Amino acid sequence: MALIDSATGKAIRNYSIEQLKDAANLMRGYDLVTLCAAGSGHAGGTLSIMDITAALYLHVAQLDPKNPNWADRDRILWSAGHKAPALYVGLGFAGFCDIDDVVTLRKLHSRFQGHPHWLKLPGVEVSSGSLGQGLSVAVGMALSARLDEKKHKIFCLMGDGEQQEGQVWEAAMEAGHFHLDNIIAVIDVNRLQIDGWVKDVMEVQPLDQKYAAFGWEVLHVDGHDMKQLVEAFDKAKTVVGKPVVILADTVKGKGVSFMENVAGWHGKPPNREELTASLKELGLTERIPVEQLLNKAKSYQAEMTRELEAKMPRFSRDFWWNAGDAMKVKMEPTRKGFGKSLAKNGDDERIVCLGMDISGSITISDFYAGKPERKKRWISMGIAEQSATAAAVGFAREGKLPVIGSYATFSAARNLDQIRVSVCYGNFNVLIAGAHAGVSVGPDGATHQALEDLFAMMGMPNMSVVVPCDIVEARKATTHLLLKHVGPKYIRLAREATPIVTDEKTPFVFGKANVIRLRKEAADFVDAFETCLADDYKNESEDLSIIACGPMVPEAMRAALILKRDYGYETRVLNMHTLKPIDTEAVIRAAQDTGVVITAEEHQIGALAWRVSGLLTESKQLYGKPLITGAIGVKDRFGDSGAPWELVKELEVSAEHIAQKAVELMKVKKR
Ligand SMILES: Cc1ncc(C[n+]2csc(CCOP(=O)(O)OP(=O)(O)O)c2C)c(N)n1
Repeated sequence: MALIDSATGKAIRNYSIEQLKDAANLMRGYDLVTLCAAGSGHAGGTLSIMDITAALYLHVAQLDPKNPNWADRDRILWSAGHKAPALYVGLGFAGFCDIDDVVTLRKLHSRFQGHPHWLKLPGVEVSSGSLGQGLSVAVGMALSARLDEKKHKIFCLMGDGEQQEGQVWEAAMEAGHFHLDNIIAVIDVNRLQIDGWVKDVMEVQPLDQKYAAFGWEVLHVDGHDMKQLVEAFDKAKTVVGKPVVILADTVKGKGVSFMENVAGWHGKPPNREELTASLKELGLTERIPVEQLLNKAKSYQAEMTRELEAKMPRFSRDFWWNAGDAMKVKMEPTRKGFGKSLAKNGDDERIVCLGMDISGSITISDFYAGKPERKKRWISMGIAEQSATAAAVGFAREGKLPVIGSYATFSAARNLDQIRVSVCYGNFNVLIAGAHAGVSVGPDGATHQALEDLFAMMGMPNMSVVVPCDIVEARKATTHLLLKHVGPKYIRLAREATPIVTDEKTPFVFGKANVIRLRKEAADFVDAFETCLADDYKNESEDLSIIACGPMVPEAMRAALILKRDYGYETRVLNMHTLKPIDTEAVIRAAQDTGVVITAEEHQIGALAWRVSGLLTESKQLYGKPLITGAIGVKDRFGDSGAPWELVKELEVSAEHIAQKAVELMKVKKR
């Protein structure tokens, strides 16, 4: 008995094994429809874990969908947060939410965020998305249940690649040490992770012997055999005196032949044709109202777009990227500049790149692409950011040039103490790439959007920090940091394509800002601007200055254009690509010459704003001078799922928001 009415203790519904099998199959179909509607998300792992999900939510765990916080319920923790769509269809089928609503997955303000958020959706126990944390939460819940003399079970769902995180083994040791027989962990052993086979990326087997050595009871099942699954769960519930782990052998992409055992389907949704083919294979063509669901997703999106546009500042015309005359730009992601530099400079025998299972998308694997002779200097560390960071220090101590990279939130937050003590205190020559930073991972949601990384990186003594404004500058900056700059260094990169506003001739001097000025009308946006080193710039007593870094530089340029066209204001844009050491003189001169300074960062307000205001506060040249300041950035909140450019609007980090602020400040200046 699983789904029960907690008030009466009566079963809401009892599923037979056959019914569970059928439900799992149908859940696979809904999963694929929602992924298709979202246009992103994880097909492979959601399909491999679906039988486990159906068994747990519909039969094994004691849950009351009408009373999601019922004190005696079993807890189910999704440590593998990227499998959120499987969780959501599980909750839908169990009656926690309307299954049709799941189709709003990964859209702005949806309850169905890219990674689960317990504050948005009843039935989700805790928020997750950063791998390797769930089992520790389970330990806390299990100990708490023991204190309260509660009998419920705590299930924790993990992946096999996830076992590479050291924290998993800390928690495994704790659960064994405390004899937590109220924990039942399930590992979805599909043998694949992002970069390929688990055994090749970083072997985790033999998991049975490892867990047994930590004092766990180990059960093996075929994770697609419903009868075996149910029996294993029943058995696990009876184990006394130790925690239980169920090792479930599964197939990534299970049920759809062209997805099965293919690493590329890890983080990919089916397109419309692939969806049709998948549903046909699953025998679900007639059983899921696909068009109705896709239309529901479309109308939800239309509503979000309407709401978002209604909040945007308005000007005389649409000045958005590529919206007609003067706004034409080419776009590419800055992360690709990083890969280009590694590809070009990789013959230097000192360079060693450490992979952390996100190698293709952050482009660190460009280092060895087509260059088998470099493969020996490619070290796959698995999903183990903390160890990889300290290992990089080992390489640096031996005179190598180590490079590590991941989503910024994993390469500059998960491993913060390793960066602080091992890298920075020792002043080691380690290049850290914080890729997919800012809002640019869009639909993945808040867990994956690093909006705080610069606080920590800039706060570390010895660390240098560069945030390139486009792909060209990213390549130049990577090359400089890699080969010329010695010491701890952080480069922040975006996932989404952003405007290319520099070229080969544009100066890039580490630690020196560029001044960008709007000069003329031009069909191509970039041709309207002139750029020089701030050191070489002669004061033109502009009306205001905007100091920006990263992809906010093109936004600042667009703001300059809006301000000139609509208000006749002249703007000095400073491209502050190097945040540390910052170009103090360029900042002070901009303040002195224009009297109005706005900072613009795709980050919580402060990494740039507070640094700049610190300089302005300390500057003797500015004593007694009137100065009007404003700051554009994220206002002390987490992000949300949504398309990257939607989030630029939602989090108020667009050119329109900069221009609106400028107009407000200029009114004050004119008083
Ligand atoms: C701490 C952390 N590092 C990296 C990632 C990015 N990431 C998401 S899924 C994944 C691979 C997970 O592999 P596995 O546990 O085997 O899951 P499955 O293959 O079943 O999807 C990685 C590296 C993350 N979410 N959290």
